[in-house]
Amino acid sequence: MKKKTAFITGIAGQDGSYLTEYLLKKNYKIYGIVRRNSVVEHQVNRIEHLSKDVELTYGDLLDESSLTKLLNKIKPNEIYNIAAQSHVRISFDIPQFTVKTNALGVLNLLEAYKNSTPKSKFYQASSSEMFGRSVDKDGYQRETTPFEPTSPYGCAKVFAFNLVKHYRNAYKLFACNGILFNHESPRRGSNFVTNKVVKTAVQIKLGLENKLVLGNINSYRDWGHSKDYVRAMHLIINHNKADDFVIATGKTRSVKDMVNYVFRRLSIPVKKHLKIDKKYFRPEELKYLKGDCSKAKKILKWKPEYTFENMLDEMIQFWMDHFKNKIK
Ligand code: NAP
Ligand code: F7E
Repeated sequence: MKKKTAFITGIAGQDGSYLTEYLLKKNYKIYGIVRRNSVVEHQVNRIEHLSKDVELTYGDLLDESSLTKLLNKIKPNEIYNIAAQSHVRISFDIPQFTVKTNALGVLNLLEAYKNSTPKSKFYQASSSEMFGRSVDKDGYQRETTPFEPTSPYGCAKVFAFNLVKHYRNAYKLFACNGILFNHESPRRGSNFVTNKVVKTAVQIKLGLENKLVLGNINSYRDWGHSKDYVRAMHLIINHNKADDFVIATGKTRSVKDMVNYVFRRLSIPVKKHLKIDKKYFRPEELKYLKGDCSKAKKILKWKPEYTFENMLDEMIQFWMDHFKNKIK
């Protein structure tokens, strides 16, 4: 039987790397684009172990010619647009780059898709950051909750979400959105709050660091594991109808709760080591996220396997092994 093919942007990111592993196990042929980096090793850090099994090319969401050329050649069954400037606080520092990549970059890819390979299916990495200030009366966000974004990142993701729906309706393309809530793993960038907290707490435990410096610890997030969420991406794109789905755990915790869990696990006192610094606060904060993924549960039969605690324990173990090997 002919192998299914997938084209993945952002293949070397957290989700891109897990998605590639997941699809390779399902016998897909994988193509991906990476951006040029002056340190070559940084380009493929998270997917080095897969390099024999994937076909990588230089490409960029901002360079439509690279996208058209590739899609014309590959004509993949599935296109996963996972690439983005994905850091919300940094989107306040580089709003124009963020909007170009996360909004206009998606337009570039949709145009290349429509003109080169309209029979393919398309997945867009949409985000709970689009909800911003908006929470339903029962305390959840779901597919019908209005978007009120609170960051350049969130605004750009709303633009892209709407474009994907528009291309689906206008051109009868199989284009869908996964509205994913926060998801983490040992491969998460260590300037996102979970991995920053775990990495620094492990360093404190091993006597390599003394302070954990954070911003707002009173915001709430619905945190899941990236491995569970890439499984959802595959289910969404393989559903019999192009549609949009919220993917979340349905549980919310404050950043403070998360810090307390990690420090308790490592038997170190929070008060002695935690410092708050205004420099990590955002001009506008998204205060509260809790997702209702009933639609995905019912239609896609998706549910998360990791708990919040399993996920953080895995991240703690990862950093313990990492630093202990360095100390040896
Ligand atoms: P990530 O680790 O930051 O990966 C993003 C990838 O996109 C990186 O490989 C990055 O390459 C690439 N990229 C950035 N700008 C690009 C451009 N102009 N052209 C081509 N590639 C570009 O993010 P992630 O956590 O895996 O998230 C994956 C996607 O899901 C993103 O779209 C993110 O916005 C969205 N999302 C994430 C979450 C979450 O909690 N993780 C939740 C909802 C939605 P470089 O390394 O070269 O920058
Ligand atoms: O912040 C607070 C911060 O940067 C979480 C991205 O994957 O999920 C992610 O965006 C919370 C915020 O993730 C620090 O203010 C406190 O309230 O880990 P984060 P995020 O902004 O929620 C969404 C769904 C995405 O789509 C994004 O791509 O933690 N916080 N102190 C801090 N955050 C960071 N990064 N660093 C701190 O020192």
